[in-house]
Amino acid sequence: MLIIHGVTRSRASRIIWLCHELDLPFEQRPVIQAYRLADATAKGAPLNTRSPEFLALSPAGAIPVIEDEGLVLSESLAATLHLARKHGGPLGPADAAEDALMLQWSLYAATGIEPDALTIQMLTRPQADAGDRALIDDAISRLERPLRVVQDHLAAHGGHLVGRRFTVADLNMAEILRYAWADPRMARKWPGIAAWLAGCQNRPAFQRMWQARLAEPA
Ligand SMILES: N[C@@H](CCC(=O)N[C@@H](CS)C(=O)NCC(=O)O)C(=O)O
Repeated sequence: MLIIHGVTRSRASRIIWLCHELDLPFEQRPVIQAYRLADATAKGAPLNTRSPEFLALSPAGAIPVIEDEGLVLSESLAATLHLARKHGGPLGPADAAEDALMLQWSLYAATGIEPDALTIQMLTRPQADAGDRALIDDAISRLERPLRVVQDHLAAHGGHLVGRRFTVADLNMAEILRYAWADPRMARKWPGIAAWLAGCQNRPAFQRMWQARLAEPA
């Protein structure tokens, strides 16, 4: 059976959402981020990204990691793309061109959007000071071009990134844009993306993942 290493409050959420979309059974090993623990190396600390047994599996020391029939794979988007190719039906690529486009949108999300989206998510909190707010504003400005690209593409292609249907490309992009939506200005500024994101997050498979995520300790 597929094994997912990583708590749901991590990028493992992407893989878990996809597995629910596909009705793909998996075993989850709740490796937690070391930085969330007071002392990750203490005797009795929960399995975490600095635990020797996890580092033996994945020396990069980051979650998620999957084990699939002997294949050990890190990088969450490599995992979702792999599983969608293998089991995805309409969620995965129908041909090489769709495969390339799904990779393109996933890499665009990871490299062109995720760093600024994470800045917005991490700094949007009640105790944010003027410096934090300036960094959030800069991140929102830098996202102007990539989000215009995404919004215009959705409008011109039937409301989805690839193949005019919900695919792993939408899922990967939606999980990354979720971080930026921590700032309520984003939904007002990007109504086309907001409507698409709401559609993605209304899917039963997302909701199932989300409930599990909420049930984990913050
Ligand atoms: N690009 C990687 C990023 C992985 C990553 O940074 N994971 C975080 C949790 S979401 C992590 O494991 N941090 C733990 C640590 O730095 O110790 C991916 O998409 O899988």
